[in-house]
Amino acid sequence: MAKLALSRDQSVEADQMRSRFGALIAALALASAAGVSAAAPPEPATVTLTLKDHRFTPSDFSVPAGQRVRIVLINQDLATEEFDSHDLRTEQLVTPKGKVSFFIGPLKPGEYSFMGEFHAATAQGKVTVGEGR
Ligand SMILES: [Cu+2]
Repeated sequence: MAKLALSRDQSVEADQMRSRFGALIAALALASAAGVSAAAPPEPATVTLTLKDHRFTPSDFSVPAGQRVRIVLINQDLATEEFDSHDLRTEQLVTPKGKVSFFIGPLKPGEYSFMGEFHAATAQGKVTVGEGR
């Protein structure tokens, strides 16, 4: 391995650069942390759905109105499934033993149905959207 030859002065300068750079990074981190807490919307709610024996659990759940909600869909079956919903305007494939994450909403209050397109006889569900903010 080639060794980088630095004179003593150069290496002191490099140390100073590093510490100045470190201080700058710390200042930026503080500034962005402050910015996030002041301006960012609340973390989206997450609902985890599990598919097993071609059924969703929970098959019926509620989310607040007017905000995006993250859906994490875990497929415990050995078949590909597709979370499909005309009401929610989404289709999401999930591989056998796979996991997929996607967003729904923001939604108006009401009921929205979904199904597993490949096993629609059993894979049925409903989202109730409450009066949120
Ligand atoms: Cu489809």
